[in-house]
Amino acid sequence: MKGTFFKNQWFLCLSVLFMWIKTYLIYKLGFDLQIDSFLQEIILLMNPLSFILPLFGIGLLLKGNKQRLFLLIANLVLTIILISNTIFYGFYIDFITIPVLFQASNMGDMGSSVKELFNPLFIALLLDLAVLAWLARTHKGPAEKTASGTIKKYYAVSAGMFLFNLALAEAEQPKLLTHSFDREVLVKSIGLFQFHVYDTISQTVNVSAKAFADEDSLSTIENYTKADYSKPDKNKFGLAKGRNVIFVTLESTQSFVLHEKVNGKEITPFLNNLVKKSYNFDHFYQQTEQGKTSDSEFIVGNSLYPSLSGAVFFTKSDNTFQTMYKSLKQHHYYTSVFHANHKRFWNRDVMYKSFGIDRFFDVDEFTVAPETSTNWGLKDKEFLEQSASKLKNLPQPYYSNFITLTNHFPFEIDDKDKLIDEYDSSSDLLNRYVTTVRYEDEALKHFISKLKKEGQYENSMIVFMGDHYGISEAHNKALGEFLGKDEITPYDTVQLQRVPFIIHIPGVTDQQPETVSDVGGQIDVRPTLLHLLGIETKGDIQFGNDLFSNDRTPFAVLRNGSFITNDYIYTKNTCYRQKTGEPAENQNECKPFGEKANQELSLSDKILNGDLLRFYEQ
Ligand code: GP9
Ligand code: MN
Repeated sequence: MKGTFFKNQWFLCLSVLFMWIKTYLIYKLGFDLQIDSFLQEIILLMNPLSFILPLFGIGLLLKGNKQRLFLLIANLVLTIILISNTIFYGFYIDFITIPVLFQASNMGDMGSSVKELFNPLFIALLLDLAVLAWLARTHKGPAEKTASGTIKKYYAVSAGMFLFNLALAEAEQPKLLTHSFDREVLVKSIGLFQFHVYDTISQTVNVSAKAFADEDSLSTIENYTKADYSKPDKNKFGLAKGRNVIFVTLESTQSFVLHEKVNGKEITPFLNNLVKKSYNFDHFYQQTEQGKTSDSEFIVGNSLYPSLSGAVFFTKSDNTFQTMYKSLKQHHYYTSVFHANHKRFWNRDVMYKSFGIDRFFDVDEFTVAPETSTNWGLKDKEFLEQSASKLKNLPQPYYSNFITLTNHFPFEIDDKDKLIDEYDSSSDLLNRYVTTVRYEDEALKHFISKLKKEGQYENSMIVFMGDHYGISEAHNKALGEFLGKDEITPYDTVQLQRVPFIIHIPGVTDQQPETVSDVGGQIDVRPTLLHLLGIETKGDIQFGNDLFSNDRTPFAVLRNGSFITNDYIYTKNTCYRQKTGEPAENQNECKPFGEKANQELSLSDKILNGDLLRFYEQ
């Protein structure tokens, strides 16, 4: 029987075999998956089969050329999925999700580096298709329908394969499907194609969550956030009461460049000096995901976690939000955003309205000339200068967010704007990055003197925050060279998610600067700033805590489920000691925080997917 099956269905078997090999090849050569054990390697090797077998098995229901055609098309479609993921991965070190496909602007960056992303492997991936097509032309498909008994047996084997794969994966990583926020872990365990099915199902479930949500859904969440609230420090509460807030979002700026030099010259001389006169948070983590800058805006404004896939700015634009801007308004603040890009880009015009932001100064409000522009448009120096002169006309007190752009991928600026040498490493991107960060730093210095001239400095609270990483894991080798490390471990990757967060209150922090080394993240910005302004956040639904509060647990969760405390870093299934980077002897030490991390991410997702804030009265 077995013999006849292979003899009759040799084309199907060959198609399965080729697809299996190709998928495994891409796993090994197209992605950089961290494999820690032999069992993980076995799971990785076997998991393509639990998808390919049932899919290609449909061919058993077809006769003759129809079967051949079906198998060729299925092979082609899966190959396209493999190639697209490899290209996307090469750029974002991530896998494609459904919302990202509908977010064309997110892919904008990739265009400029398509050449770099082409992989000769892609040609090899198409070779089997040519062979199979030739075989299909020269050998006709089975003339008879396959016996139903054979089909049943085939599917019994496929189902067995699927369950075996799932059981092994769950054994390796308990609660895999319900609590995995890390796409790499999912792909490694259940497989790439299965991940796409999983993603499609979870997107559908998310959409239906809104229809079934009611007021009661919010009460468990309110109980959690109320219990988690931390009281402000009496000495800090209201310290900047009534002041204007100037919040500067630093594009792609990571902390690893602070206090570093290239050929004897500091990369961020202005910021290095400013931290000595400010509240400086040196263990502050970015928590964005696929929505990049827009995610950072979302986190700061809402103190909620962003979506695991796609950008909230696109996927949840119909939701009701109870933002920091709305609280500020109740305290007579006028809120605005300055950003020299088109207002519709990233759906900002729609989102800002629903956030309750009073005014959006988009690119049309600025004078932009070729000599003052670079890749992404108006250079930061001109952008900040023109913005500063608009401030005096705003109603006071104001809260304004300035989103910089020059330090954006691909990190290119005119030679005359290069104030330091490029770095010398194996990555051109990192080499250029230090020069654009240096430029940005100069633009900030210029901004502060302009604010002083415009009379907008003394009575303000000035905040600088990095939005997300600029140098991805694709450049780990060069990052290792920069940091003087042989290799970048998953622990280092988490540490690299630190971004600057600096609060400068003229007349206050220059007298008594402070460095806060407790762990925190973007989610904590909202309560921290509001409390400094003397605005209580006790009743707010928020997952962040005031970074100055004495009863706060130092803690930050990244959107992929990795988390950091003052003592530990948990990532990629390993609990590390925060101070040394060594794995903890007792891996269970991270556990209690892991539960908190999962709970926060899940509750925050519930709010977004169920649009629960429409039931909340502020
Ligand atoms: C562009 C700004 C930067 O308007 O959002 O883009 P991002 O950093 O999100 O790619
Ligand atoms: Mn950005």
